[in-house]
Parts: sequence; structure tokens; C-alpha cells
Amino acid sequence: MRLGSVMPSHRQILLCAMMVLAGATGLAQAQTAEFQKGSITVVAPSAAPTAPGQPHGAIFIQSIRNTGVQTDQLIGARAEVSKSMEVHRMTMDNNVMKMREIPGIEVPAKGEVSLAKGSKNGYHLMLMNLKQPLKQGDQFPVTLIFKQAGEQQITVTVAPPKAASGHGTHRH
Ligand SMILES: [Cu+2]
Repeated sequence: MRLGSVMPSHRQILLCAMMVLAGATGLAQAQTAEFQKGSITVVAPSAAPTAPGQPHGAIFIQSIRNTGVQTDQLIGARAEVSKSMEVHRMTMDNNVMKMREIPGIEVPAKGEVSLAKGSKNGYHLMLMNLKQPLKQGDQFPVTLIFKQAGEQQITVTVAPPKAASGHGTHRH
């Protein structure tokens, strides 16, 4: 029936328009991005916007889940936007924030680890020597390297990271 075939397409157009609107206002980002490969799922990776001239950028990840029975380890990463990437841990030492490169972050079997901003463990990834500033709303590909699972492609969105608790400015 003619009416029956017209109605759904109108609904599809409306849905499309709503999705475009949501994207334009940033509401689409409210949906949690997940990147799954094998037993590893990377949830909501984001990078903090950087000011012009700021040499390094930080990447935070809400959580990395491991559904496997074997403990894995995030041992490195790379991205086109920076010369190199480092796995970092931030610690508070007499109210002074320090960060250093660490060999890896354990992702427990049947468990998860958080690299969220402000999480107690202080884990994050560092984009060393950015080729250009990171602007809010930009997205860029990153390759994570796991000891067991191998390489995993994710898309990182530049957005002010949701802090679990205030940790002040991120400095080197
Ligand atoms: Cu760092």
C-alpha cells in the first residue's frame, strides 16, 4: 500500500535530521563509544584539548575491560597526531603532582582498569610532541598495543575529560 511505504521513509528522514542535530550540538557524544576486539573492550577514550604551543597531550579512558581468562597489559600506543606516545602514571608527592613513564598497565582477567582522569591509580596515556594542537570536537585514530591481544584501533574524541576528582592542571 502506498501510504504504508511512505510513512516509514518520513520517519527515517526525521530520525536522520535528529541525529544530525544531536551531532551538531554535541549530544551524540553522550553515547558512550566502545571499541571491542577479541576479549578487550576500550570504553570512552578522550583527549584533553591543548593550547597552541603546548607540547604534550593526555588521553584518558573510562575503562578497559578484559573478558578473557588471561591477564593482559597495555604496553604502548601510537598515533599520527604526535611523534610518540607513552604510558604514564601520575602520583601526588607532598601535594606535588608528578608523572612518569611506566612499562605497562595491567588489565586483569575477567576485570577492568580505569584510565579516567582523577582516578586514584593516575594512569593515562601521553601524546608526546604533538604535531598540532588538539581542538575540542576533533577525533583521531590511536593504536593501542596490548601484550596478549596485540594491536587495537580506537578513535579518540577531544573533549574536556570528566574528572572523578579534581587533580589540577596536567603538567610535565
Ligand atoms: Cu603524563
